[in-house]
Amino acid sequence: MTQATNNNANATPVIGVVMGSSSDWDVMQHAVAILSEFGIAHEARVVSAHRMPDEMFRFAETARERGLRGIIAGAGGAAHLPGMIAAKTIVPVFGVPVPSKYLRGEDSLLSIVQMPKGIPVATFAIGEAGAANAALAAIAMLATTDPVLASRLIDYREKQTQVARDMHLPL
Ligand code: RP5
Repeated sequence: MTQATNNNANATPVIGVVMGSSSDWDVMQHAVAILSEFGIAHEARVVSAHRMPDEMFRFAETARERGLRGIIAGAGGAAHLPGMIAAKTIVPVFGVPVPSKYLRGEDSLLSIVQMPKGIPVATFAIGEAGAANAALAAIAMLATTDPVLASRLIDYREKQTQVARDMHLPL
């Protein structure tokens, strides 16, 4: 694993964010931004399925004992990354299809979403929205046992409601 970051050096990461390449960062940074906004201790690193298979397995195998409660995994080209991680851990995996060079991420989406029965990967939209929503889903999961976090999530939703209510059409 080439690099790991944590927004709070004193806290054990509870959400892991992995991506197949630094070229996925433009998309995956939107997951990290949401986790930071909610103050969730997290780590982010490159774990390439086809270039670092041993590290990928080690990451997945140690995820639970290291305290991770969710893993957000984004990939474009080698989009089996989320599924392979899910195969090696019972920590919930949130898959983000990153737009690929030739097929705009539709290939990544289908690869991630079509997991055979028995090993789930919760799959999100292609690109930025998917990355942000994967983080929000992970936060919603944590919020089921954290009332303070739940309240922050409700506030976050209410702000969006207000923005929509304040919208004006150029009529
Ligand atoms: C996958 O292949 C990555 O997830 C990335 O989306 C894609 C291309 O990787 P790079 O060639 O840009 O490193 O492993």
